[in-house]
Amino acid sequence: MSGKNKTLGEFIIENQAAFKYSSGELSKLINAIRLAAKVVNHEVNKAGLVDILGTSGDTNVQGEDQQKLDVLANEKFIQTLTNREIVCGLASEEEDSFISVNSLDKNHQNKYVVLFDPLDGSSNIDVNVSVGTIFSVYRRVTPIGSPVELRDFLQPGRRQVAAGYIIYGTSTMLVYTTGHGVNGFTLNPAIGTFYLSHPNMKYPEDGRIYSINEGNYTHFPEGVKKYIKYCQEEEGDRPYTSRYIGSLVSDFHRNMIKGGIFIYPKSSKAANGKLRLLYECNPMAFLAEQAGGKASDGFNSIMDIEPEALHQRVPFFCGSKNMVSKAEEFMQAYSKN
Ligand code: AHM
Ligand code: MG
Repeated sequence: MSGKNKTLGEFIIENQAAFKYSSGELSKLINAIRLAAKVVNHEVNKAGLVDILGTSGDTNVQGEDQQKLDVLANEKFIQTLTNREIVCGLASEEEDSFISVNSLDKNHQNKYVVLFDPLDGSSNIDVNVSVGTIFSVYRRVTPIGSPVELRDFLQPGRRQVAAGYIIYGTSTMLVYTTGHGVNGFTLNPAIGTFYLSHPNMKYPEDGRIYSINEGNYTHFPEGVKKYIKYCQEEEGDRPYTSRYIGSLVSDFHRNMIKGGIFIYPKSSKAANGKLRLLYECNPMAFLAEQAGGKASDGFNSIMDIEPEALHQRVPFFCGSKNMVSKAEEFMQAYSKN
């Protein structure tokens, strides 16, 4: 079949045929995520219409206010993935600890765990700025047939089997990888179908956009300060353009299409930055590498970090390969790991 008008459902089936010994479990899992994406999309899109905006009054494990839609998106993802009996464990930004999923007839037979941020950038919802869902999939390391353990979730990003995001923007897109490149699908809301709109997405090797919350400038490491000044210098194709939405999925998506670097560094206020390794940085790093880009903590590859905790934070430099390498040069020259 030609790439024209291909739906996500057709793409999943075709890809499954390409994996000779595949059991179809991963395909079913991606299908379940596709369904959850549509459900959350429906909720996000009616956000301005019904009284579900504002904070729910609870705080999550990291002491942040939870927006009502965070809670809703979290519930919808958990429900959809649990009901389909397709995962053995889940971990979410909005849950203190991981969830062991079992169904009586399956007796812990599923092999995949999913880690996700149900609604990233949710502080942007009430001003109608794009938000997203991020997900990361691993094969469990504990034996099949037993309940999952923390070590099933604390795996380096290098071991991811699949990762992706859904961006609820001017149009809703699902972008994902199973380690064979990155493909983007756009939702036709009239009929609820995702179509392959961005096959084989590639990060330009160089870019002209830098994305960082410069309001924190005084608290940044010297290497980051120097790199920002480099971006602003008048030389060659510089100065670069500054673009920061404050919604990781949107900033990443734009930079992947146009070429750019996203940085959330550590600072004197936040020792490891803000973003979480397991369900924000690792999936984005996997997508970046699969699209020919790069992701690092300023010194080493994000995907090689051995995780120690479920909600661990990490400094994040991600984007066009040459831009990330340049930023690393500044970190090495002016900052200590
Ligand atoms: P969240 O998971 O609580 O929504 O926070 C993550 C978001 C990212 O989407 C974004 O890149 C970052 O926080 C923005 O943080 P800041 O407002 O400090 O620049
Ligand atoms: Mg988040």
